[in-house]
Amino acid sequence: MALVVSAVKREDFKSCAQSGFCTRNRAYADLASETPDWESPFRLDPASLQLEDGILTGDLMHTPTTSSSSAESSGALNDGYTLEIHLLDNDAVRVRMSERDPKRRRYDGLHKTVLVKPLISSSQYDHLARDENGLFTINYGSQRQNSARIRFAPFQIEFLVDGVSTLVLNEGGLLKIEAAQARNDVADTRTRALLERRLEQGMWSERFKDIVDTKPRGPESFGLDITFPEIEDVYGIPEHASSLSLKTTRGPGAQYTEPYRLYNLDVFEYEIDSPMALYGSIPFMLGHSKDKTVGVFWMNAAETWIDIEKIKSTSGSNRKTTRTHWYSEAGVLDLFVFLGPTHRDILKQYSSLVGATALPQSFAIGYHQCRWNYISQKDVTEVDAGFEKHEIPYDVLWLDIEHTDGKRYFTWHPEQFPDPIDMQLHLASKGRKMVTIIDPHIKMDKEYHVSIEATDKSLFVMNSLLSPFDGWCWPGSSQWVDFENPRAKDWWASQFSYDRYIGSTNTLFTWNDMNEPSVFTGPEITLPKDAMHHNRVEHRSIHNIYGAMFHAATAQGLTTRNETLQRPFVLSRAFFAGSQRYGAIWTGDNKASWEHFAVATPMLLTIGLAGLPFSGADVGGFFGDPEPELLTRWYQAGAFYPFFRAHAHLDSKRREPWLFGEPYTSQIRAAIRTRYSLLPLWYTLFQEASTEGVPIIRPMFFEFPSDELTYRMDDQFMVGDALLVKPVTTAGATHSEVYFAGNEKWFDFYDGQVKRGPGVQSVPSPAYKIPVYQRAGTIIPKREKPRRSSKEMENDPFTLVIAVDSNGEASGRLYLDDGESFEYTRGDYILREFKVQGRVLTSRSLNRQESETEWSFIRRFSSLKVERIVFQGLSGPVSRVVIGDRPTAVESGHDVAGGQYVVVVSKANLPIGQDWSVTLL
Ligand code: NBV
Repeated sequence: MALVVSAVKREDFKSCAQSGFCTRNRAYADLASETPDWESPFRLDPASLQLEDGILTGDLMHTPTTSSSSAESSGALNDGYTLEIHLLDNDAVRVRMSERDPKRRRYDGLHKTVLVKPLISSSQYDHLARDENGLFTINYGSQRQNSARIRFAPFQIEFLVDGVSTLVLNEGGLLKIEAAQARNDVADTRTRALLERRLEQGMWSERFKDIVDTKPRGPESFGLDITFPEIEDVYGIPEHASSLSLKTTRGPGAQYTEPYRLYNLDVFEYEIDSPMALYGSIPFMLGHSKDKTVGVFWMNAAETWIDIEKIKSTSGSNRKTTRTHWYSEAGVLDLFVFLGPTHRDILKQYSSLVGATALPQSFAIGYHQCRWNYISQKDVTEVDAGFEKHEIPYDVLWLDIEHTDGKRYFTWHPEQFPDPIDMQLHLASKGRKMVTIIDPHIKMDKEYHVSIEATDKSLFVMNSLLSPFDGWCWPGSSQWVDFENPRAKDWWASQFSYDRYIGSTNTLFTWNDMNEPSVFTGPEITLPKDAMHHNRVEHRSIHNIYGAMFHAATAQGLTTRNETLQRPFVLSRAFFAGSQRYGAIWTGDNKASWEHFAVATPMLLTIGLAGLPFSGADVGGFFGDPEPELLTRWYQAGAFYPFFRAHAHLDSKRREPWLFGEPYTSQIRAAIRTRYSLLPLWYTLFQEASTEGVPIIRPMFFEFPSDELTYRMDDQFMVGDALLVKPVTTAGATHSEVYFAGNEKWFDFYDGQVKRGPGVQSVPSPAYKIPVYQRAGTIIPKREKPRRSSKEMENDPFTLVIAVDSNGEASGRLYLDDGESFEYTRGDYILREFKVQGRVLTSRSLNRQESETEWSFIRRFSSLKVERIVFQGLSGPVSRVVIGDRPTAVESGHDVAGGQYVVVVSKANLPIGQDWSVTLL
């Protein structure tokens, strides 16, 4: 592998010390920890409390105490604040705090974009008005199992589940809300002590490199500490190239010196094992321990930093408590607390607010072939032919920025792509699709229709002086569409209609890159914070959601371009909470290195835990040239990423799967074919994710929540609840250490050999495969015949691979629909549950709408067959199998290694759409 020597340009991005509000909030935390008996200066006025229709309101007062007085000297605080606590119907609680009479109104419009529906208050609560300890307690939930216990002075809210403390707000007393103020309120800072100066740093303007952020609204940041009592592991807040269980950033022995940062940025050659901000931000955190799980969603799209510290538990327990400190630069303090009680419940509650993943078209979960760039139509035809020749399936061929006419999106390079429709039809004849890149920077060009229209309709972002903002990007001088303007979304969506996007067909889909947004001439390579959006919303307040709004508008365009609505496919680089409703994301510009390959696993697991399951990392690594072993190992792991795409930089050597010759071509072919054989499982998992909000690839702890050994495990993962996958991320490895969780058997996916948990075992990982195991108690649906594309598999029969547990039981599901339209939302789908119990396998429908009408998909596909059934892990031999009422002789083998019996029924021929049973005798 050519050594990639270059590294991230740290100096392009701010450290906390270079960010005023980060410095101020961290200084406040220092003040608190350096002050003996620190108390939060906030108190709640008992007389002001009102609880009505599930909403508690009250007045929060800021009363300077001696301990906090230096904070007041900054003049940055107001004295009247409001508190709102909303008890919601999904058992979540929303907590909001803001100034009562702000001199300048804060941006409070995020709910319009982030929340899927208006919130409904719960009616399931009661309260105890002020008990003998001076606490106001609300009990909520169907069994009143949850409580919010409010302390007046110093102000604090503690959440409990069945009386056990689970989350505390402001326990550390770090609540701080900066109020808008007149500039001359600020005392001269020169004479102040260092800590006091830090408490005021950068309130009115801030310079980074040679760009000044004018901060016309002055300081408006706020911060709060959120404590997870006796919970040592917290997860989430992507996107960082870091571990699954988040590291400490404060306190003795802190693992990072900087806080985790959430600020969508285009980070060139990003650093690994770092809390630096990357392309996406989801301010959702999950805390998990053996006895409790809790989730928090900090609904804010401004720049946000999060400190993490592990402290001694006040209860005296051996387990540490995690204290987190969150601070955002603008907007309102608006957070949601989810008490579960299980981690699955938390994701369901969270996704009922921000939406679960949209069910993609079925082709989207096949293999994607990308490169910057396939340079011409001829190149496309040749690459496509390479897949044919080497009998490697793929679904989508991608075109990067060079396919356009001068980086004008929605156009084609006239010489290199003279007949794009013909090109798409050629691929479509084999069931394949194409994707073109559409970035958000619009070339300033008086002859470019997109630029002309957006200018005419005043749809571009403005600068701080309210004239059109222009910056530099791929096309040269460019402008950015203002998606905060409600008119912009529909207008942008309309660009995808076939009569506007000339040369597009219904098999052409979209890739949204550079949407943080990346602005080469901007501060930290993005839009200036004082740029202006519609209704005078400062970019500062909505920066982290800009990319998601662009993603949403694109997805709308692809959905509505057809008369019969089709599901969109849009890949985005930037993301925010809710992006899962619009499509997939990927982890941006990684490198062809073993380290970048390894970090993809915790990154994808974290993004999935934060509610965005459709994600992938560039297989092979974007920058640099992978050695063939790395490329092969990456394909073997990438075949288990929810979004499976190979991609490469313009300057890298070509690396289509057959270019390294044998044995690599065969190994890569095998990896991609494994993906295709498992597409029925993947699609079923997407359906589950789209209804339950659960991740598709899951950290081990998600499936084994009471096994503490799994809490920091991020080098192996589960696909759904059934498959265990261990990427091989070191060169030359022939064996891998795999942790087999639980007290059950695990069946080698390739040869059925049995391993028994719990514990770590060294298993072979020869060059042609990585460890993949099926968990006992599961049933996996597969399609085994290799084809060119997923489309060409749609009439193929199924195989069920069953691994029974020690009770002889197993279960699994299969979901199928037309893979394109929205008819499934009306009931036109097949959802089967398979169960083995007492040596009988049954199939039954879980589709409650099925019988209502004659649906066209169901009609066409319910006679598809389950052809093969493999039973593994049986405790005794089988002589006959009765299929329905048809007795059949079978091959029954004894797997000596595991002492288990295996039965293969090769001609079951059972219709997928009907109820049936198979009995082993
Ligand atoms: O459009 C070119 C690339 C793209 O291939 C890559 O996947 C993106 O992450 N894009 C970034 C811009 C240039 C990066 C150096």
